[in-house]
Amino acid sequence: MLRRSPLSIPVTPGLRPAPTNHAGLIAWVEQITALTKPDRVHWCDGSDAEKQAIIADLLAKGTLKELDQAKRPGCYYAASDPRDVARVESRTFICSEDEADAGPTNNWADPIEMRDRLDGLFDGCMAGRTLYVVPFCMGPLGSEISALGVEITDSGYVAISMGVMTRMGKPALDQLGDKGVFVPAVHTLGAPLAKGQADVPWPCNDDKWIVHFPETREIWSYGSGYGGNALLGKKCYALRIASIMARDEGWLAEHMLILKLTDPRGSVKYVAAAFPSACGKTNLAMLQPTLPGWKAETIGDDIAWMRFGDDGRLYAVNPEAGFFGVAPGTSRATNHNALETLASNTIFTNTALTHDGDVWWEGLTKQAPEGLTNWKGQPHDHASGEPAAHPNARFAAPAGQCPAIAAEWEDPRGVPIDAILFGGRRASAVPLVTEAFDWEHGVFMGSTVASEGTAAAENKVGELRRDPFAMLPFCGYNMGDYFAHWLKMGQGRDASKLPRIFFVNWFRKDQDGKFVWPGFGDNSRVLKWISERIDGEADAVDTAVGRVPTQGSLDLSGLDLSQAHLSTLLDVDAEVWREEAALIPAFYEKFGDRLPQALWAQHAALVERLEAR
Ligand code: GTP
Ligand code: SPV
Ligand code: MN
Repeated sequence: MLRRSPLSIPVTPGLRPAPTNHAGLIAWVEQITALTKPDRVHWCDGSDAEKQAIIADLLAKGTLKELDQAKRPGCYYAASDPRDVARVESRTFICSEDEADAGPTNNWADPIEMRDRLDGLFDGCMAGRTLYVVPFCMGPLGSEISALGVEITDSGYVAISMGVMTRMGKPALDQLGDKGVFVPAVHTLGAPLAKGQADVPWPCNDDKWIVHFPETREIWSYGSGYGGNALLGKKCYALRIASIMARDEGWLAEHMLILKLTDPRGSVKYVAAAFPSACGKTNLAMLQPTLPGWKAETIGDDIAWMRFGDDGRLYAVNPEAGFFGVAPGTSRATNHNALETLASNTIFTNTALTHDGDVWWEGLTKQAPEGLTNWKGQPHDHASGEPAAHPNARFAAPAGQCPAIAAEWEDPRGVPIDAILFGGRRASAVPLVTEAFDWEHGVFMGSTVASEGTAAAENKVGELRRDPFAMLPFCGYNMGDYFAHWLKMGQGRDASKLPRIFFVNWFRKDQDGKFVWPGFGDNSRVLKWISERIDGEADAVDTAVGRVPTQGSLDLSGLDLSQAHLSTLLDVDAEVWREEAALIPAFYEKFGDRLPQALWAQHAALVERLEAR
């Protein structure tokens, strides 16, 4: 017999079990309950007892497996349906009233038609299940930069994952009070149960819809239980909806890590960095510098909300409370801090399982242990060449458990940003680090980011695509307007207080297809150069594409890097860059007159500088 959460309340017409006096919230929950027809309604308070009850339910259903509690206390494992392993960008929609407001890079659908469709899809979609009401706060509780949401979901896995990834439950509800504003987000697995029908460990639907209504700031998600499709506080709210709020209110919601860097003199800088999905944000956020005397601490690993303060500086908070990180490639050698963070209270999804109740993934150890069960639940066949863990296997772990977490990571005021980094996976052309000439040139750099595809989304792995500001899948409005917003944010400001903008690329490859740059902890060498540039202490050469370190200005002490490789990393090949620059107009033209003239001017200036070489 299935064990049920003892906290669940049977739905009784007329009964109001809501632990709130917020009339709007109660009415909305009643309306969604009437539409989705769950068997039970449960308001999440975020308590440990509640978490344990939901976990017990998920264990009984087979959604979760308990890992060896001596080795990994509080850790659980889930294997998804093999058809539900990543965000589904082709099924993600921005339903603005005017199609042009969604822009050429988003899928758009008519909001009225979409509402009709959703009404049909959500009608009775929670039958046989529990409807969880999940209040959450994005950002530190009590911060002016923070914002509230309520997710309704029929997935216990989603409810407890929201407990890891956000400030979830009573504290968020208290913050909301009787009249507070919240973003309503409805999520269903799209797998109603008929009377007596047995459940499956990972219910989902082949039909998936991840829908945003910008004007009413609503989120509706159907058919997936996975990560960014289902944990609606993350990409759907903190990026897509928040980017719209930020446009309207004059701030920035970005796909950026936040890092605190302390130099050997004790001087602190804060760095925000936008890299596309699975391109190194979590790793940079947690890096252990290989350079003696330098210290790096984590504030956030995926999302930054940033506002200018009265002092003219740009302040950032991490709206999340946990890390939803890529497992494969994470090891003691590459990311010691991540492994320490994962020691307890972590939910692993789609990794492999060891014979003795632990998790494993490619890259964790050099050799795969014997007796592995792969993410599909089968004995792992080493000879097959198939990975044991899905390449987008993930961990969800509380941020506070990171040994490198900065003391100020929950400071409601945020931290003042000194440098903004853009980057991507580029096997060729793009130097290790390039400094923008100024804010506008930096915005141009951000707007032209291109990166090779990864397993984090459904596009082809390895194929180059434009991913401006690493926001292509996450900008909730017309990306041309988004570029204009970025330009405006820097206009008329004291340039000395604006963050300096850089472009980095850890992923240059040599002719044998091997990474030229050691990356990970050695990225501290690039951070040192950036820090010294800000302090006016490091040299750079002006190239056509921006300012690149002189060979002597990059600290390579103790590093075994050939002269040829160093040249590969720092040289700007005008011929290659003329080809790069020639690709930009076709991309810009997509935005028509929503593409700011200033960016066309930046492109023309780049072409001119390249011609002059
Ligand atoms: P999302 O969570 O999808 O937004 O990804 P992310 O940007 O946080 O990427 P993450 O840090 O998880 O890294 C993704 C992959 O890139 C992992 O397999 C890492 O091992 C690898 N990676 C990260 N940093 C470096 C680096 O400096 N060099 C190389 N070669 N690989 C790296
Ligand atoms: C990303 O893909 O950028 C992620 C994972 O951080 S997800 O939450 O699925 O979006
Ligand atoms: Mn991400």
